[in-house]
Amino acid sequence: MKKNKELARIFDRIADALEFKGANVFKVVAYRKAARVLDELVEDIEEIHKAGKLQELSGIGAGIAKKIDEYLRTGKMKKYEEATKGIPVSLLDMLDIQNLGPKTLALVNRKLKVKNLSDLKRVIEDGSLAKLPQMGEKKVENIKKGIELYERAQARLSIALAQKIASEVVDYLKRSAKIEEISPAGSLRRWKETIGDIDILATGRDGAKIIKTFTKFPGTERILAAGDTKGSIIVEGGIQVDLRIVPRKSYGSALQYFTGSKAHNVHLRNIAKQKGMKLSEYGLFKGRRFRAGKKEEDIYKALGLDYIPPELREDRGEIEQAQMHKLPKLVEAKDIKGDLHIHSKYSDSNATIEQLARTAEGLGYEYILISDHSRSARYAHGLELKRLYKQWEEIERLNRKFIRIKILKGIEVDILKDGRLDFPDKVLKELDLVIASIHQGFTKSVTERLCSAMDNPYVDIIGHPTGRLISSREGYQVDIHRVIEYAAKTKTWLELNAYWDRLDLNDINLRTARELGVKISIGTDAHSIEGLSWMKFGIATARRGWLEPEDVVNTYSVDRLLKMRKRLRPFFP
Ligand code: DGT
Ligand code: CA
Ligand code: CA
Ligand code: ZN
Repeated sequence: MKKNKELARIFDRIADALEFKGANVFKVVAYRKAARVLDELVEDIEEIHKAGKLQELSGIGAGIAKKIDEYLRTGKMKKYEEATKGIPVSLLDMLDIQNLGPKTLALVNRKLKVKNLSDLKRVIEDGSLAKLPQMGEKKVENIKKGIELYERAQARLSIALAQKIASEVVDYLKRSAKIEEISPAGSLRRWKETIGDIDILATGRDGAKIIKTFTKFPGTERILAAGDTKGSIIVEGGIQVDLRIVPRKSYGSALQYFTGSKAHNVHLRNIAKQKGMKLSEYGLFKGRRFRAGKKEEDIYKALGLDYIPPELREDRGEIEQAQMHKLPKLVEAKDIKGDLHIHSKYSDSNATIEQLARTAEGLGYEYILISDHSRSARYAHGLELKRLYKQWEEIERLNRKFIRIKILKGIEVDILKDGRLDFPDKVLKELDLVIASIHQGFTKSVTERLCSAMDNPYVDIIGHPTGRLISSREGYQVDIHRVIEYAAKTKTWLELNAYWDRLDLNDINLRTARELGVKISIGTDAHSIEGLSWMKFGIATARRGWLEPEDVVNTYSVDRLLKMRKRLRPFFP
């Protein structure tokens, strides 16, 4: 699978370089798409290559297939070398900075000899950037904001990547070392949206030997520490992984301690103190007597609390609720009956509706919502009416074929810059469910446009309501609190977009929504078969937002879901 990632990276780099040079948008899009296909591909590209089936991959045209073949045979790709010639890598990395487009980057490179981030910061500080033609204070200010966000994101890693690395380390240790119990801890176990470092906890007889094995993890780039009970390594990408070996009788208390958060732990320790006890990673003690520690549950119980799921441990009131036995009964994976945001090959995905339905059936779902982009989303091959109608025919045909799963007709309709929707009501009313999203005009009266979309009886869901990308984009200029209130008023559902770089709404907003009685719709926004598996990030974020099954419309049967639509429950005066 190593070659999949290498190739994805190479195609992304080609796209970056072409953008930098100001190439035709469509060329750039083709390379980006190839990168995404490879990145999300479940099979090994080398196997596919060997079988001579490169061209059968959807999203991979003849030209790209030829380049993949060249790379797998020779270890080189001429196009890559040609495209990136004369452009330093440090320069291309900077394309991830929000508000700094390829044109501006090329300009500062040419005029001010900027080659990397520290050069760029320098020309901002000394004022020479603002003096360039077409720049000005305002633009520079925006680039500065972009840099801040970029640096913050670089310092933390996405939950998806952290989870992948952690499970590789855990699998490796289970295979190669004598481990009794093992679990991730820290922010990863709490499913925070970004992770500072990866913490893993284990028990086993020979700590030193386990740690030694740990430092030989194939992805290790550097060993920071290797003792009898603690080891620390840096893996690819500069990511730190800590492993702690703890005594069996303290496994629960250590897991509790190292899961955190720090604020939750401090609060919990105070409660122990009030009860005349002492809580540490070694256990809960009364005087010198060991009261609890083998199991995490025992500790909460001994302190008079209900068990608090890791996702809630942020000291946001969960301890008080646990004392009063009033914690929410959080939504779980088994409650989820369907995925409510999926793209198909009709717009910019590489999966057919049939493949999606079959996979979703395997996941045990009762329904899926096919929600491709509408016509104005040109970059994403948005659907003209004619193709939308064709899609309906296909869905109807497939619904006769699939018995266990219902394919719902949907759309992710664009909310245009002027606030109108991309399709008229007479089209929207024919759809089972409608998602309305903003993909353009991020600073143009966003709150008002979202509210006016919610006034439409056929708009069931507002997609990714804040528009943020965790790694790279702050999101719309929007008063999200007003949007949530208006959703409550109009009985519109708000989306929890489960794509790991969105997680939008976030935990805090979800909790506000729940308090105001707004229903949440979880959708993976999958652009591939693989993308359907992102539901887990949605569920975890829902749990971090204190959501119960009733709060999440995906837990309803298809009949109830459709009966709950606001078009059938009029609020309009
Ligand atoms: P991260 O890595 O920044 O995403 O966040 P965490 O929560 O994983 O933090 P980390 O890796 O520094 O420490 C793991 C856990 O260990 C943390 O959640 C709680 C616990 N911990 C670490 N330092 C302290 C401390 O000084 N006091 C207490 N009570 N707990 C601590
Ligand atoms: Ca951590
Ligand atoms: Ca740590
Ligand atoms: Zn969207």
